[in-house]
Amino acid sequence: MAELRQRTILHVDMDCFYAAVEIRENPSLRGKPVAVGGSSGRGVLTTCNYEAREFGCHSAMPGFKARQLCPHLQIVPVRHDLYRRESQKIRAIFQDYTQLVEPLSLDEAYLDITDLGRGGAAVALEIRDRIRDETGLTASAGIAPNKFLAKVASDWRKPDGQFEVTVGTADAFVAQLPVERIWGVGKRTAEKLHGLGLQSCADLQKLSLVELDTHFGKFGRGLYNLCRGIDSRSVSPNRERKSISSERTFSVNLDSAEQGLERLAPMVEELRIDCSSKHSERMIRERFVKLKFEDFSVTTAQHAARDIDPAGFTELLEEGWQRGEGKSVRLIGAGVRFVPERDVALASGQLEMELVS
Ligand code: TTP
Ligand code: MG
Repeated sequence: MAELRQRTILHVDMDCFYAAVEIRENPSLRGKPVAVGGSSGRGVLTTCNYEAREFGCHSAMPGFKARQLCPHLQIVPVRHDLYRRESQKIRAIFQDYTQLVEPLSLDEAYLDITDLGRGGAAVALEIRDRIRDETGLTASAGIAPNKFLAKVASDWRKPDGQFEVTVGTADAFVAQLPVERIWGVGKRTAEKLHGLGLQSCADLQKLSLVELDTHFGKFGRGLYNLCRGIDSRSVSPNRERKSISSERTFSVNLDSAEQGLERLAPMVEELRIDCSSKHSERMIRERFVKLKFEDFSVTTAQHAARDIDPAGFTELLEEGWQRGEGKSVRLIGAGVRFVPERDVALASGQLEMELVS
């Protein structure tokens, strides 16, 4: 059976990707602490190099704060087109090894190299050498029998390193992992786990499936498997997200649009962070707000847009609320839809035309 076949999965992730590209373009920056983005009043860093990280700077940190921590920080503007081009070169290298490449963002991808029949570590080394030769950039890699372990492993020897988790070492490797490392465990789930006295995957393994189900519902099964290093997700090259959204169901229905707006604000902020961290390469084409009313009827208000502007979401929520004609609301969702990747070149052409006309 295919599921039982031992797989070799690589997770390759570029080192401080945007910053590394900028430093390559301007070698006078080499050796200095460098950040990309965040120079304007309320801007945040998209990333920074490892020199800047020594000062405590990191992705999504406000630029002013980064400068306080590191007064000599060199902040350069973001150039997405440049990073997209490098990303294409890197993907072309991956494609030389397998068609089973699943990009997660501009700078990282899973590769299923099982059918190559070669040792994963040697292939990872070769791919990283080629990336260095062809782009002048460094990458780190994780090699493992599944996606979850491969992704954690690619962080293990960063920057410019690789780490292999084998079937024989997986149990020990996963046992010591903090629960935050588990795929899908965000801040809130982590807090809940800590509240239950659980810090590591070994701790989590002590809970039965029934207990996990009680505390975490649908996600319980996922946690049960992942904390044991079990992950059967396949590497799927065609995966392309059409949209992202965040949703909340309230324990008590909301009666007014004002209450709705209060709940909407943190959801939009969450969306913004998600978009800039995980989907920065995607172009937004639409915003939407979904409302589920007390009678379980659903409406979605949407409009064309290029960015996540809170004012736009406010408008959409108010529009949707009116459609309810006084009904209370049990769920709010807020999200954006993306331009399909194959249309991105066309869409950016259109955008340029709009800007010059
Ligand atoms: P990451 O791979 O998370 O970070 P990185 O490549 O800069 O550093 P690391 O060596 O730790 O892998 O993200 C890849 C790129 O995505 C990053 O260079 C900039 C962009 N990005 C944002 O724009 N906003 C964010 O909040 C994050 C986390 C990344
Ligand atoms: Mg990276």
